[in-house]
Amino acid sequence: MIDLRSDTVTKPTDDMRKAMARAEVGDDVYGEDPTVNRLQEMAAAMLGKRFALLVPSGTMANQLAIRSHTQPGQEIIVESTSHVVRYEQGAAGALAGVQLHWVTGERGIMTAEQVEAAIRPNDPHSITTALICIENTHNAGGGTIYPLSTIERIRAVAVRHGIPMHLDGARLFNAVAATTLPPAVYAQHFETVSLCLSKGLGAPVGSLLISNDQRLMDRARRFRRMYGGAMRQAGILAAAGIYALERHVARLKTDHDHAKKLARLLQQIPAIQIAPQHVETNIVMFDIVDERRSSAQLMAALKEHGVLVNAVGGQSYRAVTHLQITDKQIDEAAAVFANILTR
Ligand code: TLP
Repeated sequence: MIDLRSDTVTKPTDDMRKAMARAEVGDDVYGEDPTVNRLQEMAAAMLGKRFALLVPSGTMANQLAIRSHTQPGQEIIVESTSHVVRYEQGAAGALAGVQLHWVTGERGIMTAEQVEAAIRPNDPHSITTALICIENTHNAGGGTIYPLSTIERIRAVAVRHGIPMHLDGARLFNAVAATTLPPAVYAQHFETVSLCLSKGLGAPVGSLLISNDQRLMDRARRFRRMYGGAMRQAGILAAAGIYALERHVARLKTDHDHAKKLARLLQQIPAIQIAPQHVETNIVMFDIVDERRSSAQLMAALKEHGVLVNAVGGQSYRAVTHLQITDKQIDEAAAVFANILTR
């Protein structure tokens, strides 16, 4: 199978598994797992911050940030197609008791003017704006990279209004690989950052919440326990994370080259509508115009020929390149699309 559904589907490599098997472990609820501690120190340092907390998933990292920054009854500003809005089962409302104020960006990217217009006035009738969330790279936007200048302008608005910022950096390292900007250059503009080890970086499990604010991180640690995310001998997972941060960051560029190549090949198929110039990292979004087949039938036909992608609503599809996709498989996948859609 050429599995382009997501970069979450990667399996740990043999060397990563060896690193996991060798990991020294302890009970992380006591703060005694040396490998977890090493991963947390390493990730915090990479982002130029002091504290990091290992959690089971990107969803939990985002939700701990939202819960820790806010009080029930407050509001947070989010992009309308962001992961927090679409794919976290309404957790911000259900678990943090906050209301989401959606702003629709251009391929996921909000402007500072849009964010400022969404901030509630400071009067006794209005709900309070407690947090601004940004997703970089933006998944549903098509792996789009937030321009640093846009982040800086949003930050200036946030500082003027005294509102903290959270970065959903599930794929921050894809932005880093594409722009060559150090991760800390992005992270400096946010009170909290979530990072995923189990997407392009190829670890089997694990995300981190990262911050400079000790009180906020103490709160997040308590909520991690409340949400059921405090783990015990998690060093086995942390060892995979360390391996991924050491070995799998630089290679993300290859995934981006594969995604761009796939987009160029798909563009040659008449039934496919795609803008290759919009492919900035490892995510390829495209539409398929096929009067004869539903998207379920199309996906079944692709699967029969060994290709998996995700339908993301209407005629839209998403293909994601990753660690276990080769250059040859990109050619093969494009050939399968051409074969099925021109038959
Ligand atoms: N994204 C997954 C799905 O949940 C959609 C994927 O296949 O892309 N932030 C962003 C930007 C994400 O893309 C994801 C996962 C998460 C957070 C959540 O990570 P997990 O799945 O670890 O909870």
